[in-house]
Amino acid sequence: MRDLRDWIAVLEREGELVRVSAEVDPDLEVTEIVDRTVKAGGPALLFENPKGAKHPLLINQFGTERRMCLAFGVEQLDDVGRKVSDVLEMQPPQGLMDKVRGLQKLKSIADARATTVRKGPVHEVVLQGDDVDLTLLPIQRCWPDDPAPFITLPAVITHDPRNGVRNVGMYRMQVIDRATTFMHWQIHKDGRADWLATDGRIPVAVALGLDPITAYSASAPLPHHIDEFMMAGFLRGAPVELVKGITVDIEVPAHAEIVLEGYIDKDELGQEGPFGDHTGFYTPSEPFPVFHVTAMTMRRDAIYPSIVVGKPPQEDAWLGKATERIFLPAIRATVPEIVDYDLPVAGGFHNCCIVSIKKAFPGHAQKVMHAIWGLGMLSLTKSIIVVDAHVDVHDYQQVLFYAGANVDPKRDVVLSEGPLDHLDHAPERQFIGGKLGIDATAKWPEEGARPWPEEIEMSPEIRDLVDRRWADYGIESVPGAADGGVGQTSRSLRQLLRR
Ligand SMILES: Cc1cc2nc3c(=O)[nH]c(=O)nc-3n(C[C@H](O)[C@H](O)[C@H](O)COP(=O)(O)O)c2cc1C
Ligand SMILES: [Mn+2]
Repeated sequence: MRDLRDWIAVLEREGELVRVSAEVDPDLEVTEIVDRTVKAGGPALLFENPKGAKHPLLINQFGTERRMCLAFGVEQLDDVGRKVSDVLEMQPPQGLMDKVRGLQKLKSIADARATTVRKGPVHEVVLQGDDVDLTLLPIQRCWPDDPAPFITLPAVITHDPRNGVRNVGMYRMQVIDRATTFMHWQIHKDGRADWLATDGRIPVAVALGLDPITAYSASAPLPHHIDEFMMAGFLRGAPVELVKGITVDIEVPAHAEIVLEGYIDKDELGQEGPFGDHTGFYTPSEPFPVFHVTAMTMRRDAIYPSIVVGKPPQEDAWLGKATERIFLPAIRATVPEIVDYDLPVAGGFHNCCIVSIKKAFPGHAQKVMHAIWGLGMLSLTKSIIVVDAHVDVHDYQQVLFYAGANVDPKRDVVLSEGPLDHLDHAPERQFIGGKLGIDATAKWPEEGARPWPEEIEMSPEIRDLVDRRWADYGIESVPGAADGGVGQTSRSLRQLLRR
């Protein structure tokens, strides 16, 4: 898919999009509609007549696992992770077929780097100077205590002034007036680091309305020196096409619906927020830099993309789940004893990480906790539960079972301290606070355990027998008979969270 329009066509063809022609107010009303739609697993919504604006508003494009899979062109999100691991784990080829397969993988890397094209539809309409007018766009005020509308699904492009490396990040932008917004890049983020590294003024471009993979890539927590558009090109299997900006020395996606070009001064700050955030709380007002828009360029009839965050689950749950799946191979490349992990949506992704490991030595769970607390953005994780390899980390019922049964809180709980998410309101001080690790693996004698009991399992013969004979018993619709009746809640919850 080259652009948002291709994606909307896919959504429409798949019965995943509803066009809303009624006039709807981007001030709060859209949020309430989307909140209900997301929680019901409903479709993407294209509001064709947002009140007071000239452009339609697309929302809930990422709101279900099915749509996320459609976006990536896969059956399940783990397939995207597999594509990454294929390249990460490349070995010298043996034999001709292996070489051919290797070349295909190399080609996917060769196609990853963004290319520059001379012209793009994003420049069909160009507004500069006094013509710049953000009020043309149906920018949402999401929650009642938000002081202003916020651009919520931007791809913010900057370059590191020291080495020119591009960064693309998704940072919300509170509208100040027709041509200025705040830029909410938080303390741990790459865009902020680029800004802090400038002497005076950093050029910035913001792309709105992209193909879904490129849009997703802005939210991906890559190391600072890795260009998110390159990752998008790799995952798309086709490079992102860029054109030169008109008033900034930044290349912008040629097929974006809308691009805002401008600059941010090092020393111009204002009070941003409060904002009803993905934590489920209003994050308080804080100083953030001011973005001045020098040009607003658009396609004809540009479509404005938006997202609402709030008490989970919201649409962003699926952007987070995509990251969880896509980054598993990279995490395993550094910490290979990790089998799988799960960042519960209800935990806002930073609050909780469940991880399963192939335990090979005493203290192994603690080693993995500290590895996670030292790994990229996962370092902000507040609590970690470590389970053995056979436990399904996505089955919270199972996880709670082991977190209860296998844990002596005096021996198996690690309390540590470290950096926390910018938005975490619980610690005494902002940015830093306590960490909790729970070792829910089976304990070894070296770890101070008495002989560990065997877990109860029915023998395979009897299971097969009962499977075969089930009809004979005349017990027809026992809810959850397949798993002995337990796990009903967790199954429907998993379905809610996964589908
Ligand atoms: C919908 C959505 C909104 C987000 N808003 C912000 C934000 O306002 N500020 C921020 O620093 N990160 C925000 N994030 C998280 C960043 O996009 C994410 O950490 C990303 O990795 C940042 O890019 P970077 O690693 O290049 O800094 C948001 C993520 C999503 C999915
Ligand atoms: Mn980055």
